[in-house]
Amino acid sequence: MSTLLTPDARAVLERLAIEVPSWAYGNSGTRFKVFGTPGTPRDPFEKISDAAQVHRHTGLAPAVALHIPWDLVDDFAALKAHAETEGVALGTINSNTFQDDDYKLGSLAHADDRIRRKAIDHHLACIDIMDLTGSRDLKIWLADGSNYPGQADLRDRQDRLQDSLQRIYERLGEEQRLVLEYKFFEPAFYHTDVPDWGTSYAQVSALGERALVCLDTGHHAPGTNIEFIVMQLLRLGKLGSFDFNSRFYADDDLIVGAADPFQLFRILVEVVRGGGLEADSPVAFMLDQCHNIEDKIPGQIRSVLNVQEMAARALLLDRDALGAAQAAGDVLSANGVFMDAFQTDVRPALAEWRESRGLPADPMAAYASSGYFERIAAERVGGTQASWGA
Ligand code: AOS
Ligand code: ZN
Ligand code: ZN
Repeated sequence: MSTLLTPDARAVLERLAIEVPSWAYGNSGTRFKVFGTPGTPRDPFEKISDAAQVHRHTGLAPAVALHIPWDLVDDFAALKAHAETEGVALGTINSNTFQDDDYKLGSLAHADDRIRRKAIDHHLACIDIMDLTGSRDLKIWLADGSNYPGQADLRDRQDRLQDSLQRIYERLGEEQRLVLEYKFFEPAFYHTDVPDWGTSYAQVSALGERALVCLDTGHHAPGTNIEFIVMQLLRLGKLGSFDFNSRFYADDDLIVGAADPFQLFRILVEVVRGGGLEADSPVAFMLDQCHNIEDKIPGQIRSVLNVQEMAARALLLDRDALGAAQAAGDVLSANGVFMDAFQTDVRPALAEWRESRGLPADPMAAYASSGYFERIAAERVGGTQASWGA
């Protein structure tokens, strides 16, 4: 047995859980074309079954995030029971205030009380669903913003947003939380009402303890030091969740760790440093990705494995040697210790460890040979295939 992973590191890896998004299993694309794939789910039940394959082969993805209304069903108790039969749980509920004509000029920050009320009510309905699904987190991402200077009163919009969030927060149960996601632009191109971690932090701090920040790794300007934000939010006790993905240009929603593995490593080093992988950590790890041209289930398997791999490397970091080099002001030694952990190939050790836990050494190969894809491609003929947004 490889000794690369210490007993402490194994204990942390044992509890690493990454929630997968239901929308990753539907067809998605850019605004130019959505390419269909055989076997695409036709309803939320089939999305859950697909998501369960990721957990089955990796042991890493025990919960599935839902999006309302894309995953609206008549009977959420039945959906929950279906998830349990498949060996997973229903996770975070994502609200949607970006696909209704009423929300052209905003939702929770809208100047028109009728529309703002409608957006608040949608979130209250999402909390009703959370009561049925047993979900802990309500995740809010807002498309609210403006396209032209002068179009909106920026300050009034912050005040209205706070009022709306208060009303939503008041409805949460004792065990439930609200996480507010920020994004620097898109679909609004001049200003966004929650553009950065500071605004999200200010908004959730005014709500209370069970309101936290959601950090989507694809929602920052190029060059942003994301691990610094991770450190700061952990330091402030306000990092609620991650939406993991990777990006080359804007909000690309590509496979986490694909564009910049070193950045993912640096983020996970700060997560470990800040206690984000401790047993009592409040941090939820989620994927927020789309698979436009690659196969979806293996795309998700690769994603959770990438997070596991970088977490393992982050756990290898020799903190004592690093601390000594930092204290001595030895710049190159400190950087060398850091890079040693990043450059270590943990894949053989992880494969061995997986097998010791009754999981396939190679989850990608195990899925490919399971026959699942061939079965859904044959069975799911007819009906409307789910797509990102429906
Ligand atoms: C949008 O850019 C955000 O990343 C949200 O997390 C969004 O709710 C998610 O992509 C599903 O639509
Ligand atoms: Zn996101
Ligand atoms: Zn996004």
